[in-house]
Amino acid sequence: MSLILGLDLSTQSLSAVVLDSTKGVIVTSDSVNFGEELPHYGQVHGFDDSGEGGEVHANPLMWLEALDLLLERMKEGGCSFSEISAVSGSGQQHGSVYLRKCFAQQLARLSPRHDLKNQLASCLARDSSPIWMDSSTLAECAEITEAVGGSEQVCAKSGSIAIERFTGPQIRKFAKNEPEAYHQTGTIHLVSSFFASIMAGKSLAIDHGDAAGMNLMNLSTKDWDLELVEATAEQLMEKLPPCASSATQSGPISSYFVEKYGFSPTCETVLWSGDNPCSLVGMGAASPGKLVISLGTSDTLFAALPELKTNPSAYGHVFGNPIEGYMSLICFKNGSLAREAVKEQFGLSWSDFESRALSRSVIGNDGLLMLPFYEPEITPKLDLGGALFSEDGDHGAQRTVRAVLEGQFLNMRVHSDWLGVDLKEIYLTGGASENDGIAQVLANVFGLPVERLEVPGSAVIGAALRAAHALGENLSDLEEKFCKTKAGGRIEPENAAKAVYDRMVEPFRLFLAEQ
Ligand code: ADP
Ligand code: XUL
Repeated sequence: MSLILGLDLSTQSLSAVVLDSTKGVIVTSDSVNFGEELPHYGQVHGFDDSGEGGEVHANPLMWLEALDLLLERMKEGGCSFSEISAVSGSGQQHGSVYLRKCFAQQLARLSPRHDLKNQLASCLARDSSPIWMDSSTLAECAEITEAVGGSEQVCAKSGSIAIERFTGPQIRKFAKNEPEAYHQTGTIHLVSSFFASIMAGKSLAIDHGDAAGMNLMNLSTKDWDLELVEATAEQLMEKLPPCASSATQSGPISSYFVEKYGFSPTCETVLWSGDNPCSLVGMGAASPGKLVISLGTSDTLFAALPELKTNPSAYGHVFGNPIEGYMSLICFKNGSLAREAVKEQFGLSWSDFESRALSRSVIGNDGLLMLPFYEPEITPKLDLGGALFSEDGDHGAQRTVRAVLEGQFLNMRVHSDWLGVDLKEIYLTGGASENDGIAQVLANVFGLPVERLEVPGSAVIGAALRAAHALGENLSDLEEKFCKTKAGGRIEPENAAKAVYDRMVEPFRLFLAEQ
C-alpha cells in the first residue's frame, strides 16, 4: 500500500497527517488553528459560547474553509496527494450539522473553481452547529428519559443516560425551538459524517463509534433505536443517515479533491469516526488492556471493553470500538481549559508552569484541595461558577498550579472505578501530554506508570490507521509501526506519592459531595 491520509476536525483545529504504511513513517503533517488562522469567524477557541443557558455552537463554514486552507497549503508544500490510496478522519464527538435536502445534490456537483464554503453555505438548514461543550438541553434530556421509561432504560439501550451534549437531546431542542428550520432539514450529520460526506462527494452513513454518542443508537443491534428516535423528535428517522461499521469503504474521493488538489481518482474514502474512538486506535489500545487518558481541550479517559457493560450514572458512556466491540469513555470538560485558566492567571508559559510553579510545590499540597471547575463540569455534573478551594486565601502560583492538576486527576480517579479494568499502565495523549510535570502528577495520583507514544496526535493517526485497516492492512503490523512508546518517555510514580494520594481520595470525595 502507498500513502494514507488521516484528518482530525477537533474543537480548536483541523489537522492532517500522511502516513507511509509500508515504510512505517509519517511523511508530512499540518494543522489549521481556527482562532488564529480564521479570525474572521470570531471563534477564538473554535466555538461561540455566548449563547444562553450553556449553549455552545461552532460555525460549520469555518470548518469547510479550514479544509480548503489546509489542503491548499499542503499542496503548495509539495504533498503528493496523487499517491494517497485511502483517507479517513476523526471528528469532535456529538456535534451536529443540519442540512437541507439539496445537500447530496450539491455535493455531487462541486466545482473545483470555487471553494467548499461558498458552494455548501446554501445547504445549511441551521447556520451553526451545537458542539460537545453545549449543556443547554437539560429539559430535553428529561423529556426523552420520561418518554423511554427512565434513565436506566435509556442507558441500557444507548450506552449512556440522556446527556446534554449528546446529539439526540440537541436535535430535540432544535425541533422544539425552530420547527420551521427543523422541517427544512433533510439530513442531520455528525461532525464526523459531515466531513466524511464532503470527502466522498455524497451523503454517507454514521459509523458505530460516533453514532453511540447520540442517545439514538441501540448498542446491542448497532442500529437506530425506534423508541429513542420517536422520543427525540418527529420525523427524525427520515433525517438520520444509516448506521454502519466504522470500517466501511465509502467509495472513491470526490472529483472536487481530484481536480483541485491532485488526489488520485482511485483514492478510497473510509467512514470517519469520533475523536475518542479514533484515539483508541491511534494509541494502539483497540484490544482491551490499556487505559488511555487524553489531555486535550477536555480531558477524556477511555478503554476498549472486553464485553458490553453499561454504567447508568451521568458520566459513564459506552461507544462502538471502531475496530470491534465496544469502548468506554468518561469526559471531563475542565481539561486544558482549566489548566490554561491557571497558567493565564499567573502569566506563566507552559515551561514556567512546570519548572517555576509545579516543581516548587509539594506532593499533596499540604492537604489543599481544589475542584477545578472553571466551566460547569460534566463529570461530576456541577456548576460552581468557578474553581473552588478547600481553604480560603490567596494560594499563589505554585500551590494553585499543583491544586488544579491534583484536583483534575483525583476527580478522574474517583470517577473511573466503575470500569473494572485491571490497570497496569496509563497511556497518555493530547496536547498537554508532552508536559512531563503534568504526566508525573498523573502517575503519582493513580500510582501507575505513564507511557507516551513517540508520535503525538493519536486521533489523527488513529484515523489514518483505520483507513489502512479498512483497506485490508493488518492492525498489529500498523500498531507496531505507528504506536511505538516514546524512548525515555515513561514516567514512574514516585514512591512517597502513592500513600499521600490514597489518603486524599476520601477527603476529595467528601469535598465533592458537599457541593
Ligand atoms: P483538542 O484536540 O481538544 O483541540 P489538543 O489535544 O490538541 O486539543 O490539546 C490542545 C491543548 O493542549 C491546548 O489548549 C493547550 O492548553 C494544551 N497544551 C499544549 N502544549 C502544552 C504543554 N506544553 N503543557 C500543557 N498543556 C499544553
Ligand atoms: C466525548 C466528548 C469530547 C469530544 C471533544 O464525549 O464530548 O471528548 O469528543 O473532542
